[in-house]
Amino acid sequence: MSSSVHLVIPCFQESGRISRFLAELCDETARLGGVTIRVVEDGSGEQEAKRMREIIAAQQARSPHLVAPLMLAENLGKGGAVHAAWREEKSADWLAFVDADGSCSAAEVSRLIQLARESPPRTALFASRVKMLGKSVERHFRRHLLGRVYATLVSELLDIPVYDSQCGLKLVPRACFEAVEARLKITGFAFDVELLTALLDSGCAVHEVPISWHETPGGKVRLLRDSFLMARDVLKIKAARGSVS
Ligand SMILES: Nc1nc2c(ncn2[C@@H]2O[C@H](COP(=O)(O)OP(=O)(O)O)[C@@H](O)[C@H]2O)c(=O)[nH]1
Ligand SMILES: [Mg+2]
Repeated sequence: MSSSVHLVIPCFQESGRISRFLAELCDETARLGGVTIRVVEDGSGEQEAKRMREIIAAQQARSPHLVAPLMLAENLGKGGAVHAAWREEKSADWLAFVDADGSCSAAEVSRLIQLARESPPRTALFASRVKMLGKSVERHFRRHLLGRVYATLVSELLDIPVYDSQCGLKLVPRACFEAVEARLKITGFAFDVELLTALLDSGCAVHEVPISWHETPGGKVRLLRDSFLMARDVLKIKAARGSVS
């Protein structure tokens, strides 16, 4: 029997963008089997929470593997939301998350789930937006550039040769997450870097898998402010790592 996957969708003010992707993802994963999907509504306000409840309830009627959403009263940040849902899941073999906006298609999610199921034990899969033959990656130039600067910062400061730590699709064996979860403190957009570092330090392998990516308009990452916060968090990760190793 293939291993089970719990796929989380962290959402901040996503009621305008999520419906189509959620439907595609539910259909695609229903065909695969062994996948549960959970939306985390991350304190986006009352109106937004109501709309998300309605969207999810309508989809649940067709897709029983879309489980009850986690409705957070306060905004924890993308990392905080993913951690909260992953910590509640006690049975799936794999914990995963994907961005709500469909920049990574449901077909790509399905492909990576199948790859995960064929991977060696104790191996996490991080999707990666690499422009290469056979892949289609569309990103705004400024975002691509900042992404490259950030990846270089991560490689140099943490000595981890990762190409794209920030891609919005990742799958981690639950046992590997549980071995490191006490170390995970970053709740913002740099949580992936902390996760990557903790997994590698604990002896888990991490494979980057090139995927196709078509950036969806309406993103909420604010380039200057969030880049600053993410760089600060990388320094925090480096300091925390120095104090344990
Ligand atoms: N839980 C949570 N998720 C967030 C927050 N901000 C963004 N996200 C989610 O992170 C994912 C990527 O965000 P997006 O706005 O598409 O990023 P961008 O395309 O890089 O600007 C989406 O699923 C968002 O809903 C937040 O404060 N909390
Ligand atoms: Mg996006």
